[in-house]
Amino acid sequence: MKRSDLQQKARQYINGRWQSGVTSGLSENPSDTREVVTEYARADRSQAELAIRAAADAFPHWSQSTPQRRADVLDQIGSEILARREELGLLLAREEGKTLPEAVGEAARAGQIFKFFAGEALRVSGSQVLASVRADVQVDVTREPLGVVGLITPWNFPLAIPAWKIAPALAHGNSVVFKPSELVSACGWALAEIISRAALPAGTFNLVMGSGREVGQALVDSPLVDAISFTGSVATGELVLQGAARRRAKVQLEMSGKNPLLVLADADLARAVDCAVQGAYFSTGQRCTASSRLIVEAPVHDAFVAQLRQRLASLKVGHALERGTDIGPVVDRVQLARNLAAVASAREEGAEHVCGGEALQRATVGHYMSPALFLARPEQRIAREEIFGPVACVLRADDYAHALQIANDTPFGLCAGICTTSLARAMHFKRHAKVGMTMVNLPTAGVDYHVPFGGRKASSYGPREQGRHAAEFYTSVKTGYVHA
Ligand code: UN1
Repeated sequence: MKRSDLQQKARQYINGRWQSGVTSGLSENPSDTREVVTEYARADRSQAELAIRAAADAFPHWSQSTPQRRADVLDQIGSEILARREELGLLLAREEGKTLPEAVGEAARAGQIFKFFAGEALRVSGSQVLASVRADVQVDVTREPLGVVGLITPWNFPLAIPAWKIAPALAHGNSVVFKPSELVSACGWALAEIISRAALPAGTFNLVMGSGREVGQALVDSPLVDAISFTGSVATGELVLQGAARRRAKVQLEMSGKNPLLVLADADLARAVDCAVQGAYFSTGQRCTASSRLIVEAPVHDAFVAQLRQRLASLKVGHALERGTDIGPVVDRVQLARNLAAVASAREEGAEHVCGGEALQRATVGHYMSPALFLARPEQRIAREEIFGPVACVLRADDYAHALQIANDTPFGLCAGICTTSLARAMHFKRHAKVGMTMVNLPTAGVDYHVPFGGRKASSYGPREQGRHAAEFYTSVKTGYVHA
């Protein structure tokens, strides 16, 4: 391995101090696997417990801090991320494999999220004063911090997802133990390094890198952790939920999707193809919001497939840092093998292969694959299971009612899009899609940072993330009665 690019070692941040791990791991560049992005410290369960204890000890202090102090801290973090967005984006692109423009965009989004929650720290409201049903009694309803929150984040948005958990947690006065995916330890560390310079009381924010089995499990099991926010797979989410439920910890889960994008006969076809390309294939399809089911009305089915196929052929798959790359590599060899297996299984179950789905060689050795498109039937696995890669299928619908029925026939319910020029259809779809987010003439992926994010059914559990709604998860409501 080429070690010349090795940056400063990514260490744990526990109780206001940088610490070595019990062991160490390497994160590598998926565009060029000879390049080690960082050597990071790996914690075991007992080190994770030290961080949890530090967060619990810091809670009384931070939870009593003034809104002004919280706002200043979050604003400082947001400003630094925004000022360093190019550098952070470069690190993200090297470690996760997003194209450089996508990665810089994500870094900026992380900065904006901290800025947004700096404002929210000043608006900790929910404070209502009501007259009681009893004479001379007044009632007030206020929100209070929860305590220690454990934040478990995935590799696909290594800056934005941590930001949209850490920022509201701190804004509402909680202390944090943050466990990023090991695949993106350098990004987790870079974010922690910025946060460490924001004058938080020691122990308020802790970074613990390591495996789900050791660190994640410690967060789930510890009676000192009051709430857990998790983004990742359904299988791990279920384990988090079961573990947390056993000791009645508050839980928020964001998991998979198999998001439909409807293309109606009256749609602007060029725009629909654009939405499909962006929604299904950009960020290498590695988004829970990806438009992986393209449900197309019969009259435009063949024209849509032909145009989409043409667009896919023109996309450049390559090194995330190379100018002009549209689709970067898959995050690692495990995910690439999974994607290729899904492609093979789609062929076996009789889905019609349109294009792509092959491993690609590039000048550097990386986890490259061509964007894959199939024509499928709704009962086939390719139309039902999340793949989390640049693989999508087209499902033919007889009419709008049929398309809507297919759209809702899934265990998931994160988001759903429709391309149409009919206002009536768009309005009907917004009401009847069984999801948490709807998009009209937009890709299902790529959401705003100041509004609620989340879904229904197997996609999500617990209160929504982001925007003002984040308060529902990160605070506890208290009702006070006063007899005058
Ligand atoms: C987006 O599409 O802008 O893991 C964000 C995910 C989501 C984030 C998607 N939690 O893909």
